[in-house]
Amino acid sequence: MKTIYSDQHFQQSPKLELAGGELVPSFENPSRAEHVLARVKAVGLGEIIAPQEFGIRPILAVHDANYISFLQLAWQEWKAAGYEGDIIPICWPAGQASDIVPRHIKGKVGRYALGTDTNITAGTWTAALGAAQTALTGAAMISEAFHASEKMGAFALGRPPGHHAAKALYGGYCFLNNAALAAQYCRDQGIEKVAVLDVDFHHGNGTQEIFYDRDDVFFASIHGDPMDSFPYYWGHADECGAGLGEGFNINILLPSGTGFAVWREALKKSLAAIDFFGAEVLIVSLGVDTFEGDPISAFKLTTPDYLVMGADIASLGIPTLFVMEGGYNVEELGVNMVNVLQGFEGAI
Ligand code: OKP
Ligand code: ZN
Repeated sequence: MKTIYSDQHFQQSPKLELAGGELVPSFENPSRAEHVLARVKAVGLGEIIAPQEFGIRPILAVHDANYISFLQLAWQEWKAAGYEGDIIPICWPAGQASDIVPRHIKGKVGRYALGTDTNITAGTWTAALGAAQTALTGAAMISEAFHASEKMGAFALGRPPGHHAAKALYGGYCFLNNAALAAQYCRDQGIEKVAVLDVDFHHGNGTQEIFYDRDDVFFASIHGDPMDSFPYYWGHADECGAGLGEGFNINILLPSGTGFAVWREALKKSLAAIDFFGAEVLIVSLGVDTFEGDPISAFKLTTPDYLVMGADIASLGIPTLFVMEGGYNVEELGVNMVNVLQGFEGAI
């Protein structure tokens, strides 16, 4: 399986994150991608290629133009306002606020952020753009494979992750929704039915929002019950899609402490739904923060479980793009994530 990778991700190196009332080193940092890349090389997964440049157009097919301008200019405006540290939002339009986007960067940030966990730094836009191009390159690869009637897998090894980013919202370490960009790109290549399967511990609220009223992109997410887990306000069981999209969004919530036997049943249900939908290609939002040793999540998957996960996903028998999302136990991140890919390769 080919891996698409660019070292542009180093540009997003947030310093500190507010967690439990303390500023701690950011969980989402460059060492994550370094560990995954090292494992890809160590096992000889396949060729590692640089992303192609697709520019901004496919990004505007998913995200709001004002939001994209905000991301491009935020750091410049923050510096001009006299600040030196990373941008961490401090206030929000909660309650009965107007829908104004204020002029001052501190006001703008609260308009577009979903929490305080996601720093904007000098290099955020460059890094996010790099991750997006990585996913788009993978999307081009699986689109071609579909048109050539080939089964294949590809791996977009990028960060920052994407699945919490909505049309005009960043947070949960995400800015551009890499998996959604890939899904939309496949649609624009003439693929009629695209599925996104989100196996990250956290609900993919951004992907859900982007495709919520559509019947051409099916979204299934398996995640920690948002009654107890981030992102709290999205990912509940009654969120099934709206309008044309009704029935094209499924959320499978599992309690803290869930192990692989129960998790795998949820995977089988998701795969059956994707198969019934008739997906022609699959995008997997691949987070391995379901691992028992993850510092910010609550499931109990073990390292060998990820091989089985990959093999199960291969049973769909359609071109599949794995897009890197979460996973914060950096020591085990590489082996866990690459196990999914090796499990897939062994079963396709
Ligand atoms: C991103 B992804 C920990 C707070 C957690 C956000 C978690 C984002 C997870 N101090 N805040 O889905 O892996
Ligand atoms: Zn996650």
